[in-house]
Amino acid sequence: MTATNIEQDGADTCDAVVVGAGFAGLYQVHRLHQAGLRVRAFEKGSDVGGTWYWNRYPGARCDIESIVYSYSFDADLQREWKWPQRYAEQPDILRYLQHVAARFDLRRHFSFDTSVQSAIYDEGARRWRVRTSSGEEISTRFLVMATGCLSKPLEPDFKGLAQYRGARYQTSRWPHDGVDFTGKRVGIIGTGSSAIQAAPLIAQQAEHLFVFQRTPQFAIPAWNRALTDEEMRHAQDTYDEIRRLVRQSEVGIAYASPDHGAKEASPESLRQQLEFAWARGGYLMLAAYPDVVTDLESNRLVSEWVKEKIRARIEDPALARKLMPEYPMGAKRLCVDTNYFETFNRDNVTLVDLRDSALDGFTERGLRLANGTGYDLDAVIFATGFDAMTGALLAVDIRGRQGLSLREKWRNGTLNYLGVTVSGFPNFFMITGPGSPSVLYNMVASIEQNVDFVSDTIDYLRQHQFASIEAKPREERAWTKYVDWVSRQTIYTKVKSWYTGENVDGKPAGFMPYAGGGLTYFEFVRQAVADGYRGFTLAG
Ligand code: N01
Repeated sequence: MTATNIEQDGADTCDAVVVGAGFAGLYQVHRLHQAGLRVRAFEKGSDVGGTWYWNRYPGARCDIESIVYSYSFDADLQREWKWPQRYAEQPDILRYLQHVAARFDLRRHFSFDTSVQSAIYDEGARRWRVRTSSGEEISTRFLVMATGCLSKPLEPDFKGLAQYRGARYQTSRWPHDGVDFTGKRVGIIGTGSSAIQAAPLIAQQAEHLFVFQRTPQFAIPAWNRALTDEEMRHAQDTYDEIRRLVRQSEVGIAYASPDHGAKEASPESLRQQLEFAWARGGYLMLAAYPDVVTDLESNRLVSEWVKEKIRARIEDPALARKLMPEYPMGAKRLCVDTNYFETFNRDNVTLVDLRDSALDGFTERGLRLANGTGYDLDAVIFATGFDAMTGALLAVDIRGRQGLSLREKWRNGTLNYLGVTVSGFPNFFMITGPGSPSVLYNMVASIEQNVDFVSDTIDYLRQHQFASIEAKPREERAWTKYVDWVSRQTIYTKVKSWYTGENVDGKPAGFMPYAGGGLTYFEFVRQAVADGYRGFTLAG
């Protein structure tokens, strides 16, 4: 740090502060540094990785194929990197991000083990004053929140938890040196993606596994396997084409689906198409037909077919009934599994259906249901989810013009423009914020698009000597209303989920991501820029 970087009151000055060292933060720091900005970056964890730093539970892996769940911004990086499996496991994804950090020398910009506590906009100075957990103050012109969509876990809040004597784990805060469940009676609470990935592996180790299910989930087999050298080489040689196809898709994965809806298909062609989608496996089951998420009848046809497939995986029909989802497939985030349903065929696995009797709370020895049934457990795993999309943003006390806090502004919903900016918060950017496709798109591709927009915008401001950019209130209202309207044309609003914020007590309900498709969203952003940053105020 040089003397010129320090303001009179001791605050370090820089051009941009980036918060987070996951896929988003790393690429954002890289882009801004490349553009010649002085960047300071902060990360709560002890190293890079974001989601992949924290979520180390057994079975953690991506649910988008690794060939495309990877950066596209550097041709050499993608030509050289080899993914060992179709869906890489957490250690491999973390190794990849560590490699990226080393290759582009990004760690030097980061302060690790440091969280940003507040960011206050000083209207006179036109700068953000950022305060960190280490007590440092930084004065910055631009503030980029690359804090992730699923990074603030819900803290377990169960009656009597303090008296429980067994071991406790949370999937999203897993011990770095792993956990040995051999000979243990283990309970896992939750049946979302995390539990669905973890349960099959824990069942292989534990003496007995109890799965506490409140809502049965749809899961589609990943059909995960090792990638052959030839497959990997082919991908490396044709990456330009692969990325082009990704960018042309509404979900950020290269695929082709029929040009008509499921309900227009004849029974035989429906069966063939669904068998084809099932054999491909994973998240793309939702793209088996273009209207699976927009037409309830088409969704019903596909959901019923998938349920038959699930039923066939479970030996005991009574158990199969308890594991059967009762909402439109995809309305809660579709899970991608390896042997999840088969796990319930094991003698050492018990499904505890909390719809029969709710969880009452903890005792010294384990869990108790409302009907009095008790479960003695050596260890409990909380796979109970996140305060998604807004949790990590609002964990920071962010105050824009006239001291208005983002918490206050979003008290009734996530007002934003294009999912990246907020009116009243100049030079403030969110990567994959509410109002952007984010979790409904390939996350890495979504991140790259947002980071490119932010970086190009900052470049534009500097070139044209604008001091700041800020969303206009009218456009912000229109965009937020439109995002809400789009979500109502889909199945996503038919059930409570973390997409809608209704998994968190007291959080305003409202579907947060943009559900109109990535391609459509990118076009909105491109048009706004082409029209001279329509919807934004650029101040001199
Ligand atoms: O969390 P979740 P997650 N008593 O919110 C239950 C991504 N991800 O960590 O549905 C009993 O999905 C809750 O029940 P209900 C992915 O986007 C990706 O599993 O609210 N149960 C639910 O079953 C995913 O969607 C991967 O009724 C309680 C579960 O806990 C997102 O992260 C892997 C409860 C929470 O499920 C979140 O997944 C993992 C209570 N008090 C995660 N409170 C990949 O594959 C909550 N539940 C890349």
